[in-house]
Amino acid sequence: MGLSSVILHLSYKFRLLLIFILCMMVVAWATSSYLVDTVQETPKAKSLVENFRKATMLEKENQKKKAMSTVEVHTVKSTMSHCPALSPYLQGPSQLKFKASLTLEEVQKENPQVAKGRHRPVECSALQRVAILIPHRNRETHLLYLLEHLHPFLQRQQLDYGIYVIHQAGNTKFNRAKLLNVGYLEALKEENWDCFIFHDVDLVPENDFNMYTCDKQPKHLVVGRNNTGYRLRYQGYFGGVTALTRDQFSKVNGFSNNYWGWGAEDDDLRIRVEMQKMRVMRPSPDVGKYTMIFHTRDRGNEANGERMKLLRQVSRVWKTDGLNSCSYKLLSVEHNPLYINITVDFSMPPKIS
Ligand code: UDH
Ligand code: MN
Repeated sequence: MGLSSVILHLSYKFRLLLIFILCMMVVAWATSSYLVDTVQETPKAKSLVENFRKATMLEKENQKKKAMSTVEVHTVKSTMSHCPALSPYLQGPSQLKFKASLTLEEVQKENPQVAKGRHRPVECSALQRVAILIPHRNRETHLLYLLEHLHPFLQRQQLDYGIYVIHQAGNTKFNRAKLLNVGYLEALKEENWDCFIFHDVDLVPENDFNMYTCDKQPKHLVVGRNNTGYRLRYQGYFGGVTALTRDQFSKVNGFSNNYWGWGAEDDDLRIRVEMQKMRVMRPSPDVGKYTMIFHTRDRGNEANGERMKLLRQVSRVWKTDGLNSCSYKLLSVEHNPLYINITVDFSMPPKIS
């Protein structure tokens, strides 16, 4: 091999080496710039990941807090202390006034905290859930005055309550007792009420120490009213406003359904109560005071000529005449702001044999 060919050969090898080194340098440069990029990018990615982690943790924390607060609400509700036996809001005797120009809108405005006829205390858990049942037909003004006074009265007593007005449609003879049976049956469809107050629309309580709660024995709340000199109408009177627990009322099979027109359906209930060995209790005369809004006898509620005869057969019929035989046509159930209105239709009374 001559020198020139050696040089040629070498230069060929050298060129190859040069190309190789060049390639290596390009690779090295590319890799290094990528690495630099990566190194520069990492903090960004890091913070991104960090932020995301933080966000997820925050979300998780929020969810945890939310769950905890729900638990808290539940526990507050379930461990909320019972309202005291004697409410601190009671005011005692009052002189009632009835403004001639009063409207339902005004009463609604005065009671924004009442919804769908119901209210319960926020500061404590009420001792009883009480349904007030009011038999009604064509006594709108009386209803207005009763609602005006009863809502604040029941709230001062710290009760969990609902007011039901059971309205008899049509012109059939009025049947107070049957309407009250309907009220009991329908009210229990939407709440497991502990206590029922059977309440005439025209009697307004004067003293909020007259508790609208139920006791171990059935209670008669109207000891006296203004138009009878605040004296009990007669020994054994059990009309106007009474309080019976769900079980007491069920035990006597409710009211009789057969008293069409005025009178004696309340005496019938007292007989049922006594037959079950229960005893009627009353508040003291200074507490059981009512103002009766003046009225005359309504058309369609004439005195019931059959009432004495019916009273004589209570012990024979009570088991089959009452809640378990109360048939009616339910026309509507409306949840108004201040009361639940139940409208029913009763077909004509069957002839009593
Ligand atoms: N009721 C109505 N509409 C009627 C009839 C009765 O809503 O048409 C309801 C209402 O809740 C009333 C209750 O049934 O409070 C009892 O009826 P009532 O007030 O007529 O009975 P009360 O014993 O009066 O108070 C009887 C007649 C009054 C005659 C007065 C003459 N001195
Ligand atoms: Mn009356």
